[in-house]
Amino acid sequence: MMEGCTPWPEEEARRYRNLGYWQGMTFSELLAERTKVHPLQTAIISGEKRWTYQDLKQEADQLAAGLIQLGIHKEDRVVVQLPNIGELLVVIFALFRIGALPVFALPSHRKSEIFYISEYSEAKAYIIQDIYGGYDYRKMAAELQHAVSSVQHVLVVGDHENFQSLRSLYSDPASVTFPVTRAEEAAFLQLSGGSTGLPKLIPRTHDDYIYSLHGSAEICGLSEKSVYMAVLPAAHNFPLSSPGVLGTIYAGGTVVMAEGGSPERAFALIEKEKVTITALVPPLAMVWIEAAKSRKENLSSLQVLQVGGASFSKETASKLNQSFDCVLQQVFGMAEGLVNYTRLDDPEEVIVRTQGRPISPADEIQIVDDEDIVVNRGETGHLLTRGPYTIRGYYKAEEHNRRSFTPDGFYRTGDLARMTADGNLIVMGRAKDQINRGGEKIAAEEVENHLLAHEDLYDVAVVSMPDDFLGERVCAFIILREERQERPSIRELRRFLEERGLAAYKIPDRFEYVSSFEVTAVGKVSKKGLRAQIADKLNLEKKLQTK
Ligand code: AMP
Ligand code: DBH
Repeated sequence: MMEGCTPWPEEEARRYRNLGYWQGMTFSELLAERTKVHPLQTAIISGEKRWTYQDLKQEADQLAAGLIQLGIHKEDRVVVQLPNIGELLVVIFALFRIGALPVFALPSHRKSEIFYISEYSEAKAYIIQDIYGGYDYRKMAAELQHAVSSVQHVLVVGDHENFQSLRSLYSDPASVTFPVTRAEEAAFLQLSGGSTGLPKLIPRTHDDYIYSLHGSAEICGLSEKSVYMAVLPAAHNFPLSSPGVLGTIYAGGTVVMAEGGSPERAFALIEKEKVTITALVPPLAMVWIEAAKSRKENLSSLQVLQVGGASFSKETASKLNQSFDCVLQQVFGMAEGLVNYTRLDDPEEVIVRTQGRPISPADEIQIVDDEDIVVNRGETGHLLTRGPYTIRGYYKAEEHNRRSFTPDGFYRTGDLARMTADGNLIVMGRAKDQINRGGEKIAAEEVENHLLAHEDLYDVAVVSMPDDFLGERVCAFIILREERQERPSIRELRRFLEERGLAAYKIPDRFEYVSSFEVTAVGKVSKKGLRAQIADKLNLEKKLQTK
């Protein structure tokens, strides 16, 4: 195992192998295998471009050869920040081939996140597209190379300016020797939504991830006929693996890369490419329900519509079920491992009311009280889990791991859940200090630390506030320094955070100046109290507005 990764105990690993869960297959072997079976099947559709399995394998091998010649070695980390384009898959399969680890960043991440994960992972290279969503990633890359000395290479899809073009690296695979990679080794580092000041990296092995793909593909009924459309950012664990783009490759199907999930574009793509399955977060599902009333595209190819990443009300779930002529599937997962699905043949009641059950019979679930004592079936408690594809530790985070895992290796998800009599989970809330803004996770402490860097602010507390559309939004309570006369304007605070390079989705939607924070009996800031305070205020404002 690579330094900084926590392996499963040997006994457990042996059991998962003996049960056939861990197949001993690497991602490169998987792609080679699928390519051998149907080389000319379409693997990826991305805008006007198409890759067959043969194309994907060939390009991945060529890029892999180029990366070796560039000096990227086995176990080197490479930050990959690409939008939903076919090259994303070429890049990650190339990195898998040489045993280098992609570190997945989202297109919305900015300096604060990218610098941090590059430094934390000691990344040797950074792979971007030139411009996306009006943002020029090359500017960030130039600053990154100054700030983080480990980053020796910037590789660009598109106009590369002074950097290296990804394409120019393609070389003859016969001219290099590929290192041996093994299925029990870490394949990549996934980013956690996080609940502490700094996000954590999640090492996932070939064995464990491919097992989750295998289970996901089976549960979602994927085959080589399946067409999966990625509308959520494909590097996120949900569209990457549940079953997502990689689960589709696992099943030998076709991946359609979509740029965002607006109904205008997405519905047209469904019709054009005969998409059979796609994944949404709840706010997007609400937009699709509205659009379905008036749009005329033929969506009859769609078999499964997945919704996950944030809590989905049973009212909206029922509406979605009625609006689309396909099966709704709720998905409750996490980049750390455990993924739950409602099954395609579950009764409607289960599909609209619950977040489903784990992929594997070997997934262990415990629901416990504050003292780690298991609660009665049906009662709400902290969700703990352990299993064949749930990590035993974050990357290089020994101290944090002592808090995030129990001594016997259960991961503390930070979610509050209960289990129904028939074994399905219902997410009841969250104990971790995180805000779930329509599926985008924000660690309160991370935003607080940025705000505390502002010289006018004495103290801050960041909490969620209810929102009809996104479920939750971000509210920052702030206390001004006594000696300051003037409050920084909201616009100034937002700009301050933007200039610090914080991703836009983490910038508070609302700022509330207060003279003190509500505290708990032991004198800690009561986030529960602050959440109630802003919720009450919003309610009042709503009432006044409707008067
Ligand atoms: P991440 O850190 O981005 O991997 O996010 C994982 C977290 O997202 C989970 O621990 C939950 O808090 C939340 N989550 C994911 N899916 C659902 C869902 N279907 N319902 C409620 N919360 C969810
Ligand atoms: O929110 C998530 O992180 C998530 C949701 C659904 C996830 O990681 C997954 C499925 O695999």
